[in-house]
Parts: sequence; C-alpha cells; structure tokens
Amino acid sequence: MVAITNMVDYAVEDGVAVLTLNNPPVNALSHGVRAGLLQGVEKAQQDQAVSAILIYCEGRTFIAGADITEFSSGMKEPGLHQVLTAIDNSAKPTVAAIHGTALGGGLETALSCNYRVAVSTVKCGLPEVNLGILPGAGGTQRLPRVVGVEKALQMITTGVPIGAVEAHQLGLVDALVEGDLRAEALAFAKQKAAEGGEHPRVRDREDKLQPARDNPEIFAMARQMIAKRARGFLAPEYNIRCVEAAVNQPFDEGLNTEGKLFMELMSGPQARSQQHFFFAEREASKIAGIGKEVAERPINKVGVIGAGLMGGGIAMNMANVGIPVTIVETKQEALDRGLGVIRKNYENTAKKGRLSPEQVEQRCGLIQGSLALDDLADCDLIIEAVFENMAVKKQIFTNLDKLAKPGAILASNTSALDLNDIAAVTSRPEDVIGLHFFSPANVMKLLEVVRGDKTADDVIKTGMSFAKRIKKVAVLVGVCFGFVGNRILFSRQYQSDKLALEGANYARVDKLLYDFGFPMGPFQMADLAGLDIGWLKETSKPDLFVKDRLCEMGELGQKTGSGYYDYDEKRRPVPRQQTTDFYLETSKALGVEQRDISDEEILDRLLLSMINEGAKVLDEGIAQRASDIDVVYVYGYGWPVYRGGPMHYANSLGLDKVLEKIRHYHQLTGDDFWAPSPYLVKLAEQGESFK
Ligand code: T1G
Repeated sequence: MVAITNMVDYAVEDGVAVLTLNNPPVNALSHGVRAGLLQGVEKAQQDQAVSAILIYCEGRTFIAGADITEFSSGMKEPGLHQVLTAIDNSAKPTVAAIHGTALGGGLETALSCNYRVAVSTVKCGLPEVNLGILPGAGGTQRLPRVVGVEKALQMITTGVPIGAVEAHQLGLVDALVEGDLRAEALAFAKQKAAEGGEHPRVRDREDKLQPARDNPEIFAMARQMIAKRARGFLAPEYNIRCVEAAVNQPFDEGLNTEGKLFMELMSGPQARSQQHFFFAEREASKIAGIGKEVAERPINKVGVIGAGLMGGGIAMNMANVGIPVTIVETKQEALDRGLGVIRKNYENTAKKGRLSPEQVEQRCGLIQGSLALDDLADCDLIIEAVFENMAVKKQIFTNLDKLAKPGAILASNTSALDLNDIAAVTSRPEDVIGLHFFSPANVMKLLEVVRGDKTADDVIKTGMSFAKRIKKVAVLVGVCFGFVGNRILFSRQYQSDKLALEGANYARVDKLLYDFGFPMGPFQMADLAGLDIGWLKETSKPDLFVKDRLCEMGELGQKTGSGYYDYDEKRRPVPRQQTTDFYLETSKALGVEQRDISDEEILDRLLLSMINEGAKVLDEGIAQRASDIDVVYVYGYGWPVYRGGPMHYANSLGLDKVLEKIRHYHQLTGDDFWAPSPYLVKLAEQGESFK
C-alpha cells in the first residue's frame, strides 16, 4: 500500500488496484482526494499487474460530495471534471464500493465508474439544490441515463436521497452486499475483469432518455412541482434545464451546458446564502465552553404537563422516536381531547401513506394519559407546556420540585416568560432549562434551548443533544423577553404596526414580505397565531392598537374567521377595508400624519428592525453567534433560506449600508426604536461583519 496523497492510498490486491480514500468526517472531495484519485487511476492504467480498479472509502461513509469549505476559497487543480473524465476513460473496469452516503460529487464519482456495489443501508442522492447549486460534475447528465428522466428530475430538484433497495431496482447500484463491502466489491471487480469485453459507461446510455424525448411534458410537470414548493429559489429551475440538456443534447454538449449553469448559480447570492446556512445549521449544535468531558444525563422516560396544542405536539415528538411519554392534564375531558387530537394527527399522517396503521398504534401506545402529576415522579425529563401564566407555571415547578426524582431535568416550554423566575421557585435551579418548541410542535424543526443563569452544563448539553434525538434543530439561547426568535419578531411586528399607522396599507406590507420570500407577512402571521396571544382585556388599549380593538371585537384572526383579514371557506385571507379604516382612525387619534411610503422603505423597516434587534441580542450574549439567529429565523419564522437569514443578509448588504439606513430611519421617524445597536455601530465602523 502506497500513499498517493495524504488522503488516498494505492494498493494492488489480486490484480485489482484499490484506491482507498480517507478524509474524515465524510470523505469530501477535498484537493487531496481529487489529486489522489487522479494519480491513482492514471497509475493503475500503467500498472501491468492491474486488471481492474476499486474505489473504496474508510470511515463512516463513501464520498459525501465536493468539499463545501473549498467553495469560498476556490478549488485547486485538478478539478473534479478532470478526475471523473479519467475514471470514465479508464481502459480497465472501475468499481465504486459504496457505504453510508454517496451524495453530490460522491454519487457523480460513482456514476463515472463502470459499476457500483453497495451495502443495503446506503443512501444515494444529488442534494446540491439544497446548497443553491446543481450537480456540476456530470450528475445531471449521467443520473437520468441510469434512473430515467422523471426519477432523476425528482431526485435532483428535491435533493432527497434514495435508499439501497430502490437504487438497486433502478439500476443505480449493480449489486447489494450484506457482508464485508471491501472484500465483496474486490471480488466483484475481479470477476468483471475476468469477464473481459466492453464495460458499460453511463455516458453511452440512451435507453432511459427516449421516453422523455417522446414526452417532453415531463419537464412542464417538473416545473409545476417546483413552482408550488420552491417559490423564489433559482436552483431547481437550473437543475431542470440541465436534465433537459441531457435529453436534447449529446453528452459532452450537455456537460458544457451543465458547467455553464453551475457557474452561474455558484457565483450568485442564493448559493452563498444556502452554503452559509449549511454550516450555520451544523455550528448551532456546538456549545461554546462545554467540552466533551461533560457527560449527558440519560433520558428514557419523559413527562409532559398540558395536553393542549403544544403539549400534544411535544408528546408526539417523543413517541416518534420511541420514547415513552406520560402527558398530564387537570381534567379528564381535556386529557381525552388532547389524546384524541394526537391520534387524529397520526391517522391523518397514515392516510397520506407516511405511517402504517401498526406505526400509529405503536406511537399512540407510547403516549400515556394521566390526571396525576405524581405519575411523573420517575421521569428523566419533564416538560411543562401549559398556557403562558407565570403564577401557574411557578405553582407547577414548585410541585415538580417536590415530586421529581433527583437528577430529573425540569423544562418549560414558555415562549417568552423569565425562566430564571420559574427556576427560582425550585431548590434545584441547576436542573431547570427552557425547551421552547414552535407550533405545530410535532412539525416545526426549530427548538430554542434556553439556558437559565443557574442551568448546569450537563443539563444544557443534554438538552441540545436531546433535541437532535427528537429530530429538532436546537439553538442555545439566553434568558430575555422572547428569547431570540420572538424578541426579534416583536421588533418587526412593532414596525409593521407603525408602517400601517403612517399610511402603508397593511395588505401591501404583507405582500412585500411575501415577495421577499417569507411564507406570509406580519399581519397574516399574527392572524394565524391568534391576535389574542399576550392580549389581556385588563390591559387592552383599543385606541392605540388596532390589534387590541380587533380582540375586543372578538375578531382574533383565522381561528374566528376574521382579524386583520377576513378568511373565506378555504381559509384564504381577504383584505378588510375596516382594518385600513381602523388604522386611519388610530393614526388620527395619535396625531400621526399618514404619507405615501415606498416599497423600499417598507421592506427596509421590516428587515432592518430585525437586524438591529439581532445585533442587540448578540451584544447581550443571548445568542452564541450571529449564524444561530439565522438558524432560528429560517427554521422558526419562515425567513427564506436562499437569503441566508437576517444576519447573513445584513452582511451581504454591508454593515456600513445597514447602519446608514438605520440612522436614516431614526432621523426620519424620530423614534428611538431606531437607535442603532452599539455593537452594530462598532462592527460597521471597523468594516467588519457579523461573525
Ligand atoms: N464538505 C465539507 N464538509 C462537510 C461536507 C461537505 N460536503 N459534508 C459534511 N461536512 C462536515 C460538516 O460540516 C460537519 O462538520 C461534519 O462534516 C459532519 O457533518 C460538483 C459541487 C453527509 C449526510 O450536500 O448532507 O458535491 O460541524 O454534522 O449529520 O456536484 O453532512 O463536524 O465541523 O452533517 O452525519 C454535495 C452534505 C456537495 C452533502 C452527514 N453534498 N453533507 O450528516 O453529519 S456539493 C452534500 C450532508 C457537490 C458537485 C457539487 C451531511 C451528511 P463539523 P454532519 P451527519
């Protein structure tokens, strides 16, 4: 065995040149891998003792794609194209031995081989669209030639990988092995060499392209699909164009088309944003200052207090990953209603074919109802999910402090209240943490893990990894009103109300944020969440706030059929003249002069208010890093991922421009709401960006 580079070894066994890649953690196609593969293939061509070539990876996975960290720094020669062309032109049969994941450039490498052998747990896919790009090393030209155009379009425009069995059925994988992959793949290579003759090259296949030539409608349908689910994204359309080139152009011309479209995307802001987000999501799971030596607490049994909308959704997350959960309510009727909603949700999922009836029963079986808090005494984690009332929450934590076993983690799902105050009623504040789920809790990926002043390191670490276990993306946040997500949202909602008071039509404000890429604007979002969240009759100010006036009229949004908007039988929003009139009356009562406000100013004030508040959140250490705020906003509040998140967006504008605009609105409105964050001022003046 000789090392060709620090990442690729070359060895000849039974006449097979085995190129072994070793580039942890995911054998990305870094420069050392590319150079090693190229030299290895070239060496094998010359090596008389070699009759076949096997590409095998050490570690937990086959090649998981190009090295994304090289994108911003520029890729050194040899490029991936050069490497794959060498493999494709090999005079000796080439075999890829696949385990773990074959993704992006990894699958493209395997597709440039004559044969692919895989273990039965492998996942194969081209997820480049999730990075705002496309498979730029022949994937859009080779995959349709193997799996057919329709399947390739689905795989490439969604980025969702397929499993081994389906890959084998489609001919993407030639053989599935159960035993020792390296040994079986080596035997496979030897056999192919012994068989001699021509070895199949994917580039030469045309059979799977013909159906699309006969029925170009396939592309129109693919465009309809992406129109619905990928509004605003550029990459899906570019991917379709590449597959069209595969169908309508000779292979090498198709490769050129793919290369051109790849570079167009790669050099654009969406790709930068989505690649930023790839790393932001992974960075979010890291906890500064808490090392590997801190052991996590075991969680094998969970208790949930409250079987309402949030409690029910939270319990489902546990059952979905096989954790037994007891859900406690105060009244039988409320408990039955809560358990009924859970079963209904599972049955609806089964109706869509995403769960089997057995799975529905298995999951419902893991969720036990109870009317006694004492039934939670042996739980490792107890999550309180009752309505937002400090007195009620303090009473519950006082009781939990008495009945929960030593070492149990006591968590609150509060979305805004002071966790330190809640923890202070217990004798074990170090065991108290916030687990802020987002509604619907069984669907939304985001989980704000709230560290209190006294929360112990092992509790924080356990909270963060437990989130991953229940398939959530966790972001660690500190205690302040609204934590990270809601605090920044309050700023935007405040601005949207101000804009409407100053003369901007509320439906237009919503449309501008929708066109920016959010699923809906601030007024529609408030109607969806319910206008009565945080509203109390006792403190209501209908003369000052249109929202309070609507609440007093019992118009609470979608759930009552009207709020800022009226909602038709399909729950579609219909703008109300009355809301506009309410804003006019309120602005008159407040002496606010209404004026024409430009689209630019509206969008600026909605987005810059979030950025300025984000800077304050960072300055106060409520968030560990700027990219965490981006993760919160993309996964929790519908910020379009192809714009990276509010802090990345600010960096893309340039903090000097951001500060200049914020100062402009400070002056224009005279509202100290617009006083720029000192942290933002400091960074802008130093020519820096949010890190
Ligand atoms: N490049 C660089 N680093 C990568 C990487 C990659 N492709 N994939 C993962 N990492 C790092 C990641 O940042 C993390 O680092 C660690 O590996 C573990 O990852 C021409 C141009 C493979 C399914 O899009 O989907 O090929 O945080 O935490 O949950 O067509 O990683 O520990 O420092 O995600 O077990 C296409 C991306 C590239 C696949 C494993 N490929 N990776 O998931 O671990 S574009 C992808 C993943 C391309 C060509 C084009 C997942 C995974 P750290 P992890 P995981």
